[in-house]
Amino acid sequence: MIVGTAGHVDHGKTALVRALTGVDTDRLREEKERGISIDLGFAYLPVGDRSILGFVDVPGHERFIRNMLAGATGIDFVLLVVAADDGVMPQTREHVAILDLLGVERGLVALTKVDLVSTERRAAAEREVRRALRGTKLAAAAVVAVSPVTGEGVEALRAALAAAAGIARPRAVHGRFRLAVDRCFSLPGTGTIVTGPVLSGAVAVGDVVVVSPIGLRARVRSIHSQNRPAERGVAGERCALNLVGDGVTRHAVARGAVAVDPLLHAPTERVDARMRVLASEAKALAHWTPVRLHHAAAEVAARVAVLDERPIEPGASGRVQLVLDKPIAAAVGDRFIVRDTTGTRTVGGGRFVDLRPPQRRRRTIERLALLDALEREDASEALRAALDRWPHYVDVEAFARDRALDERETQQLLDSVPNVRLPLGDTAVAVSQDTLRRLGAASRAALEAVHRAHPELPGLAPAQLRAAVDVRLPERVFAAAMRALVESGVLSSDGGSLRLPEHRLALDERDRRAWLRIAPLLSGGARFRPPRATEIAAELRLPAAEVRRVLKALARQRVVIEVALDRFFERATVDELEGIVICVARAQDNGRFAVWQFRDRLDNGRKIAIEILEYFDGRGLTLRDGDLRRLNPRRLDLPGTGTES
Ligand SMILES: Nc1nc2c(ncn2[C@@H]2O[C@H](COP(=O)(O)OP(=O)(O)OP(=O)(O)O)[C@@H](O)[C@H]2O)c(=O)[nH]1
Ligand SMILES: [Mg+2]
Repeated sequence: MIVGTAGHVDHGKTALVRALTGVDTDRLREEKERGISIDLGFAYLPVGDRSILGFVDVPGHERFIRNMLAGATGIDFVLLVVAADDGVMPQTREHVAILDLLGVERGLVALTKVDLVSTERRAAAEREVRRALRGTKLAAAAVVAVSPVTGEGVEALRAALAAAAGIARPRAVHGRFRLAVDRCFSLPGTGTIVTGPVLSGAVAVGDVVVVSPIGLRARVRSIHSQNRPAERGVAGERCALNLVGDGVTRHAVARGAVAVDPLLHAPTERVDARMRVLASEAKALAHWTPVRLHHAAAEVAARVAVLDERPIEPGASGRVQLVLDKPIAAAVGDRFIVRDTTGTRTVGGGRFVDLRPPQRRRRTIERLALLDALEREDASEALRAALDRWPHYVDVEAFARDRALDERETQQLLDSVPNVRLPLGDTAVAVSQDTLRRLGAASRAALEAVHRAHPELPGLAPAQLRAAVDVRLPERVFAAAMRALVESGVLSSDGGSLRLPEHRLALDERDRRAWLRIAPLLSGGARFRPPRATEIAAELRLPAAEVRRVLKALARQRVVIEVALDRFFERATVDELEGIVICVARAQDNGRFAVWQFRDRLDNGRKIAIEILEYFDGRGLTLRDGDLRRLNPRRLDLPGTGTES
């Protein structure tokens, strides 16, 4: 368990840690000279058989709040120190507010310097503390009266801490490894050491980590956990890692870095978050306010884009997009603190919701609805809700990575949320079963309409189909969804186009081979005078019945048209002939033309020319007028010149 101190300057935090552990954490000369803490101090206290308490002693002076923030990350338990003589002071309140925003729920209040005050003052101070904690996560914390000077209460406090450590449920021991670096130094003969709390997961000697966001790879040569040599370091412990790797030096790595499992290294400069503005603020937090953002042990300049309609009032919470000056190594659910640009006030803080938000259209109704979903703390609830709304798909790998989930947790997540995984290059996206069903239904409806209007077409290209359905997905995701629908038999695909499986009255293999031989006889130079089915049969040495069956089947799909008994033309040829008829008719002064005029244009036999014209008579394109023909004026009013009714 990691215990962090908190409280106003000079209230006795360092003295109390020394009384508990025997360690003076004020190591710097300046700290000694000025009698105040400036930077973080660390001390350890073995309790019980195996447990070791790690103490992070923070400075109380308002000028060093940034150091306090670096230390408060990763603590499980707070020791709030309030001097009984002074009572609750400004940084008592500010630290309490910060701890509340950081989500620290467990702690004790040490009412110190009780040797200096009367029993009445003691009681009054305790009442002040109670009032100050009201409404915070620490409202029920026990208050222990202590004095390192007389020794009163120190043993009771140590026992209370040991008891708390005994029931401490370790923070995220699950998840992939992350350690928030609060110190980096080098030891002669050992090399570069980074220290900090392990935020999630575990690390073992020999593991490779990446120092994020700078992206230096390093091998873990040795580990100290809670100040003792160890093979492993786990969440909830302070660890020192001896790192070896190219460029890994104490100059390259600084407080604020995060040592992570290489798979988690994905810095971000833009984060959507839920943020609460402290009630102590004088005015509402306006859009695009410049701030200092504190996350883990890092501090970075940022702007706050308010995503809700109005500025966030003091005491209220709202949705924001944090636009950072420099990238950070974060995880969804991480807490952050926002201070003003001069570093004199804590403005508020909250939790990260989405590490990859869009820059544009970040406040649309759809986007805010998605944020509502992603805000749910439980990963499977967040995923379930996200799958239910725009954009209707979730990049599973990014989702798991940004929550620092390990492989087993990711698998559990996917098992617990009904979804369909669509492979997409190296990664995969998940869609809900309902989305896939709706996509299937919409695609089928669109294809049905197309097949009806254009039975001769094989179907639609994916891009055309995507434009025709109302479930909007990015091209790659849509293509992946179509593959899934084809695999499950909802749709079929042929040579790049999608169709209803029942669309093609499938020619069986033998018929298809026959058609491949027949087709050339109907196309090219011979297309205006194709042989009859019987002639085709004779030429190809096929049974006439078979040739006829194949051609009839294709005629049902409008691939060919039976213009005269037993004589089939390709559909495109019929369209071409129609154009020629119109052309010939229009070339005549009175619009009337004879068979021979048409025949000459085709260089065809008279018999076939008559068959074709009779077909057009039948379709209503032309009208007989004795031996002559003219175009049917009613037909020509129609747009296009298609002969299909
Ligand atoms: N009489 C008395 N003096 C105390 C007690 N605890 C601390 N002090 C004194 O109060 C002064 C401040 O104590 P520190 O422990 O340095 O206070 P701190 O909270 O660590 O201060 P910062 O880290 O600078 O915020 C020192 O001179 C201590 O000796 C106590 O219980 N009784
Ligand atoms: Mg101190």
